[in-house]
Amino acid sequence: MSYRIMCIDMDAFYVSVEQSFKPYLKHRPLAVGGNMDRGVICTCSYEARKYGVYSGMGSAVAKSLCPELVFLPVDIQKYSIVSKNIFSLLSKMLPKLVVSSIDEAYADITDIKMDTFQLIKKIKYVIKKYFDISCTIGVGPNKMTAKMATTVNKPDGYYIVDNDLAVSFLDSFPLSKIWGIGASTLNRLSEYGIFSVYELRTYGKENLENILGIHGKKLYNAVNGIYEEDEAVKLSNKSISKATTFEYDISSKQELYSYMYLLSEKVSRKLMDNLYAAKVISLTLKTYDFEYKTYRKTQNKYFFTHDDIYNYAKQLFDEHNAGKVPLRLIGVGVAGLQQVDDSFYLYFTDKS
Ligand code: TTP
Ligand code: MG
Repeated sequence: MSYRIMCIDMDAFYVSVEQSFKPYLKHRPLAVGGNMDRGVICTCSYEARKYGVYSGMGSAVAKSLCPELVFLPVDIQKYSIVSKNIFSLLSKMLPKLVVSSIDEAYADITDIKMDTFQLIKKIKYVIKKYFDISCTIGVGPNKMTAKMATTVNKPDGYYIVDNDLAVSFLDSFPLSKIWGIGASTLNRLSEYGIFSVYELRTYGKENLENILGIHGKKLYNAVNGIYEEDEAVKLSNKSISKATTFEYDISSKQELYSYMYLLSEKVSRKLMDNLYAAKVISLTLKTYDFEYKTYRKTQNKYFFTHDDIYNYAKQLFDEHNAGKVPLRLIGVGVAGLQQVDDSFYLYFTDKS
């Protein structure tokens, strides 16, 4: 069975949302993030990227690279609402749409009869018309190929990888650019003489599993263009957490809240993908002087929604006055997990 998978990724998302509300901000070097010495850029317009500005860069460095850079504060609630509206509209056109982050979604389009290019045109047209936002679309036989295809013609582009060309397409990327291969995996693979996607692909599934465990099997399938439907997993350790390390220390509460919001979304998605609800919220911090702190609180009800996780994490943050020192890392987690079924989510989401 061969699949057609589409990846849709909004261009410079936070900035694009701001520009759609304030069109006079278009075509300018623009950044969303903190405009203080210690601030960090969440994202920036393509005009700013020409100067070498990028997500995660310190605001002071960005300003020195691009003196006319305009900074806007982070308004995560606004981006989240626009994101939900975009993807709920797209899910009418793409029944098998799965949202993977605030600005990205995948869809299995195998059963859609429309020509792939026409479908891409229609999706781009709809997002532009109703939200005044551009996106980039990649298509291939699995998620990895579709995701990598979005990087070819960004912004406002598309790229279609034919199924029989997927493997050579993936081989053309440096290993470090492959989705899911971070510094530690790269290091580990280099110990085994794996330095290219070709070497990774031909190393063998079992051998990769021996090196990287379950991640090795997934990586093997991904770089071989094989589609795997996400399966629910039994969460053996009974906790889920997601963390972000900043390139610079962050002291702005609004920026820290915005990272907590993104992390809460990921935690909620993982909980719901695997049919769990949680009773305990946790917040992990690493301060600028490398001190680790973890705060936990048991709630009086089971929770799973993005908003609940964010609000509980924010409460913990505020109760412990966690933003009083600059932070290097922030993590949001849940524990006290309970397996639930779909109806649990429906019932509690409807009531809230
Ligand atoms: P991305 O899709 O990685 O970036 P982008 O949409 O801004 O730009 P493009 O896709 O055109 O390359 O991330 C989506 C949003 O997530 C981004 O608009 C802001 C937020 N984000 C951060 O807050 N911090 C980060 O370090 C990154 C990478 C993204
Ligand atoms: Mg994007």
